[in-house]
Amino acid sequence: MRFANRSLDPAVRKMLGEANKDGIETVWDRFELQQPQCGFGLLGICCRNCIQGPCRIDPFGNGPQKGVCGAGADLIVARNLLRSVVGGTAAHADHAYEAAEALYLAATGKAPYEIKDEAKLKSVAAKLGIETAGKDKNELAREVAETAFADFANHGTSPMKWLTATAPQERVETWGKLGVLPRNPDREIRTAMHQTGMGVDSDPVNLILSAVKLGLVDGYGGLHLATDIQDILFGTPAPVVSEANLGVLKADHVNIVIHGHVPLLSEKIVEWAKKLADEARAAGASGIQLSGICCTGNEVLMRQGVPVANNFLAQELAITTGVVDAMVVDVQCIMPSLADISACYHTKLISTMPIAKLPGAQHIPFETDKVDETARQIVRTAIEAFKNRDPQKVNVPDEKSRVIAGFSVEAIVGALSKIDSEAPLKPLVDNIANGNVLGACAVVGCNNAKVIQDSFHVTMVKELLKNNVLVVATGCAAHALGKAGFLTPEAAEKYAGDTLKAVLTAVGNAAGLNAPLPPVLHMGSCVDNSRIGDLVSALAGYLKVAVKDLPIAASAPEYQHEKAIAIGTWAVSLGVFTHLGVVPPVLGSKQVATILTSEPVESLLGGKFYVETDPVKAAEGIIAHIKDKRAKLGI
Ligand code: BF8
Ligand code: SF4
Repeated sequence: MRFANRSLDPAVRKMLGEANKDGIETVWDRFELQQPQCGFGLLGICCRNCIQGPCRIDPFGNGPQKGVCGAGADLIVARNLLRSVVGGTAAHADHAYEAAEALYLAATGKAPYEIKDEAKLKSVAAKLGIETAGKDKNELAREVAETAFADFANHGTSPMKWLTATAPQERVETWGKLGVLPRNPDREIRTAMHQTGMGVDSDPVNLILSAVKLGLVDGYGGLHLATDIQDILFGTPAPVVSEANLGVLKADHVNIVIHGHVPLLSEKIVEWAKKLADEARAAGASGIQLSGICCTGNEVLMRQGVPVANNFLAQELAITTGVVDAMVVDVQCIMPSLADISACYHTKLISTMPIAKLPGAQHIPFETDKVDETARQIVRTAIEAFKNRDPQKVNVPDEKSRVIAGFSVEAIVGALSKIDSEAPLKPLVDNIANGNVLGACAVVGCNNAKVIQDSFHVTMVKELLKNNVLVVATGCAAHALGKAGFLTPEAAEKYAGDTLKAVLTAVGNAAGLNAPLPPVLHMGSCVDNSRIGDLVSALAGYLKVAVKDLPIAASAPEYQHEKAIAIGTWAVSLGVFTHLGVVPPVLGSKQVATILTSEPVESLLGGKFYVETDPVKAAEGIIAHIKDKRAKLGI
C-alpha cells in the first residue's frame, strides 16, 4: 500500500495520497528533504553554547577533539542532554503552574471554574499535610494552590513539598543521598541553564546528576502537580467509551479540533459546544463534533469522552479532510506548518496562548477570568467557518476504532476493589506473583517522523501482550494503540496471552463490564505519566519493596519531544528500566552513553535506559528484564 513507509494508520495513508495529489506538503515530505541529517547533531557533539562556536567534535578521532574553549565530546554531549531535559521540564512546570493558578483563581472566585472533584481535593490536601476538617472546598482548594505556589517560591533548602509528599520514602532517601532533591522548579531550571553555559560546569557526571534532579522536577513539579490539580478542577477520569481516528470527523457537523496540552480552555470548549449546538443547527449543520489531537485530546477524552482525531504526526492531515472548521491550539507539539495547510482550506486555525502564536492564525486569547467568553467566541467562529466549507474539498476517511479510556489509578483500584475491597491491589499482585501476569510495561510518548507512524507501538505491544505483559499507555502512544484497536475488550481476546486474558476477563466481569478489561489501559496525557508513577509506587508500597525491584518497564518507542526525555529521566530516577526506540543524541560520548545505559546509573538509581530500534527485539529486552526482576523477587 502506498505510504506504507510513512504510517501504519490506514486513514493516514489514504489522506497522504490525497494530500500528495493536491501538492500539499506534510511533515513526511519535509523529513525527506532534511536527509541526510547532520551526523554531528545526531551524535550530540555540536555545541552552540557560545558565539565562538558552533564547535564540532570529530567522532572518528582524526579532526578536532575539543571545541574552541576546550570542551570535549563528553562535556558537550552531557551539556546538550541536560539542556534537553531542562526544555522538557520547563514545558511541564509551566503547564503545572498554569493549572495551579487557575485553581487559585477558581477558589477565590476570580475564574469561572467549578471545583469538580472534592474527593481528589481532599486526598491531595491530606497528602500535602493540609488540615481538611471543617474547610469548604474553596478554602481547601486555595490552600492546595498556595502549597503549589510555595514550591515555586521556595527559597530555602528543603526539597519540593509536592515531591516529598508524593514519592516513595525509599526514593526520597536515595535522591537525598545523591544530592539531587530539587527545591523549587524555577530555581532548578535556572541553575541548570546557568550550569550548562560556556565555562561553567566541565564535569559530565555532575551534569548528568543535574539531569536527574531536573527529571525529578519534571516528575513532581510538572507531571504530578498538573494531574493532581486538573483532576481537582475537572474530575478524576473514570472509564469512558469513545472512538479514535480521522473517521470521527463528521461531514455534516461543525468540526472543532482541539490540539495541544493544557485542558483549561478545552474543557470550556466542550461545555460551550454543547450550549451552542442550536446555533450550529441554525447554520445548517447537524450539530457540533469535537475531537482531539495530541494531549489536550487525551485530557478531554479521559474526562469527557471526546473522540480522538489522531496523534502527533497526522495533525496536518486532519485539516486536509476539508471538514475541520476550526482547529484550536494551546501549547506544545503544534506544528508551525498548520498555518500553511489551513490556508489551503476554509479551516480557521485559532491560537489561544500568549507564548504560542502562529502567523496566519487567528489569535483568540485565553484569559482565565474570561474563559467562558473565549470558549464561546471560539465555538461561534467555528460555526461561522462552517458556512465557508468547500464541498469539493471534503474527504473524510471512514476509519475509526472504538476505545475505552479513563483508567486513572482511582478507576483501576476501583475495578480491582470489586474483587477484594479490603486490599484492592492484592488480586493484581497475586496474579503477578503466580505468573498469570508476567509483568507490566508503560508504553508512552510520541510519534517521530523517523519511525513509521504507530508501527513501533503496535508491533512491540503485540509481543508484550502475547507474553502476558499488561500494558498501560499515555500520550500519542495511547492514541496509536487506540486507533489500532488495543483499547477494547476484544483486544484481550485477540492479543493477550492465555493467562493475562483470564485475569483481564475476571477483573472485567467483577467490575460489571461483562467483558474483559482492555489489555492496554489508557491512563491519559503525557503529564498523566504521574498516574503510572503512582500506580507503581503503590504496588511497591504494598509489596514492601522498592520500585526498582518490581517486574515492570517503561518504553517510549517513537518519542520526539524534549518532554519525553525529561519524563524518561524521571522514570529512570524512580527506578524504572526505560526503553527508547529512537537513538538519543548521546552516542558521540562513550562516557555519557555508558552511564545512561549501564551499571553506573543502575547501581545508583535502580533504573537505566535501554536503547533498541527494533520493536520485536525491544519487546524481548523488556521481557528479559521483567523475568530477571521476577527471579530476583523469587517469583
Ligand atoms: O505531551 S506524546 S508528540 S502530544 S510530547 Fe507531543 Fe509527544 Fe504526543 Fe503530548 Ni507527549
Ligand atoms: Fe565552542 Fe566551547 Fe563555545 Fe561550545 S562553549 S560553542 S564548545 S567554544
